[in-house]
Amino acid sequence: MSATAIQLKTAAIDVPEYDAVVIGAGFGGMYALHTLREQGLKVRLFDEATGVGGTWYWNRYPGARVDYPGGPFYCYTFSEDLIREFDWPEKQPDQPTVLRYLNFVADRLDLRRDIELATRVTGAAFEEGVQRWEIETSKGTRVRAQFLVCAVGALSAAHVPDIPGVASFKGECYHTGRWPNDRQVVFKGKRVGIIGTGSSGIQSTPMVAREASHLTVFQRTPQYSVPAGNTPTDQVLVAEARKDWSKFRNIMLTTPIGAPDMPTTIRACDHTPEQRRETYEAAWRIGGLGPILVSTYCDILTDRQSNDWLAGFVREKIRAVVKNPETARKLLPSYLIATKRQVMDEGYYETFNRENVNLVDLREDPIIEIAADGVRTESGHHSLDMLIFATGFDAITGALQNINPRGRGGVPLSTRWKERFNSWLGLTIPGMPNLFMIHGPESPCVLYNMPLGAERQSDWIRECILHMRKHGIGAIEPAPGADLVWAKEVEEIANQSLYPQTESWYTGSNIAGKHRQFAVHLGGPAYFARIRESADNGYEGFVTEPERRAATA
Ligand code: NA7
Repeated sequence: MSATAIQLKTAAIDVPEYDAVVIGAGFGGMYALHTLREQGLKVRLFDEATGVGGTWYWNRYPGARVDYPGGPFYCYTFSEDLIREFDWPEKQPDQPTVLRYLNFVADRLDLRRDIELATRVTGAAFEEGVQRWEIETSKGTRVRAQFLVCAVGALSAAHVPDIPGVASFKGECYHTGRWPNDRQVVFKGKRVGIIGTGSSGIQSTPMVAREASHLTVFQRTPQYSVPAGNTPTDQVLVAEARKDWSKFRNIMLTTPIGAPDMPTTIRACDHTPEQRRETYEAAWRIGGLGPILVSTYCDILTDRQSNDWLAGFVREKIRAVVKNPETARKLLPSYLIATKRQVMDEGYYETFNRENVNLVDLREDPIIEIAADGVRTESGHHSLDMLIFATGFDAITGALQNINPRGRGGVPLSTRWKERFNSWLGLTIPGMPNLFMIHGPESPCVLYNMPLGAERQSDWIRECILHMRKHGIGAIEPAPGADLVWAKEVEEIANQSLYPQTESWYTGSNIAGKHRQFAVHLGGPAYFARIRESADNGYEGFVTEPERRAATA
């Protein structure tokens, strides 16, 4: 129990009380803690991990890197001091660097005194009489708070598919999203299998192949991957950014995904085939997601023809790199490019030219079972010493569903989200008063610069809480029907893009039984203007209750 905790006098058992409890010590939770505490609120943050970092704590698999926008732009933007004081060595920082940064921030902002690590939140229930959340932890402790800020991570509920025999493997077994933090995983001299070819599988494949005696990649859906083109950080750009940070930040606040560059306005059909090839080639040489997706043509994700031209170009590149034509054929993707999470790599396709690597195409040769010593597919047995699941996450909603908070009337989230992932503004959930989400469903979350998005949502949450305190409001929640209005808006924007046309974790199709819903608000700056507008209009779309008792003693 913290010395700063206020004891709730009315309760039969003394339960420490805070103004706000934050769940999750990643980018979102750490900033929420900081900004609420700056306003004098008593805040407690819980995280299951033994260190801060959230996603960057768990995803320490080999090759894990920031994709885009990287370097000094994938970090907290609110403080010029933080921008000046941390040096990013590379344009696309690796996981150890991002984790080092988050630890630096935790120390620099003195956050640790209010963070309780190795403590999972196991449940939360809203007590209507006192307008407080009661929160239970894995340590058997309980705390109360008026506000519950869920910064639980959009990519934190690791998913292991239900393959027959999955628990029977006797060799070393890892999930990329739960990589061990207490030891170095050694691949040398081992026969390794990787299941999954999303970002994590594609980033780790070249690294594992260099060490392992043999690597088998089990691929269900071939992916389009582009060269990362990682370089040392551009020091001239960093100096410029440090000199006039507000100028850079203001640009980031207005661009569609919170990046420091304005996207092109040229459509693919504005160019001749020769010009298009030159444009794609130039972007391919630079590498990274920005040059290919944002700087080539503006309609890649809205126009099928434009999408197809770029996809054809990437398929050509795959054929040119991979020497074995049969392997190249298996690696050729066919879905609409970039409508699954776009991947970048450091020598992924080249890896299949190595003698010690083979590809199993699970569409032609499905897994029958996982055995004690390997994976059996229709065509035969693959003996393995190590099995790596790069099979992704129950994305965007899974982590909060695992906590399954109980809101008004004791109704759990599992009931509230039975049909669809309802929210108002992607920040609040019907029937869950005083519960706020960072990077929740129907917010820009995974398709926006995540540290910046977390800051902007946390700022909104802070202003909402201050407004409530100022006006004697004890509880706030979405008005009846507000979620339907929001769902329509999210869907209308999504349908202007090609995203919903592909099965992906954006639509929930990677998890058996999960309902299909494109769960990302694609509005970018328009989203943040929209939530601002609600606040400016006296928290339009919400209903409130007056405070029933003094907030804290
Ligand atoms: P992803 O992008 O969800 O990728 C998971 C991969 O695992 C993907 O290739 C899946 O194939 C595959 N998968 C999932 N279930 C199975 C089964 N049952 N059998 C075979 N293959 C399977 O997760 P990542 O961790 O790679 O990426 C998330 C990252 O995005 C995050 O860490 C950030 O870097 C950005 P599918 O495509 O579903 O056919």
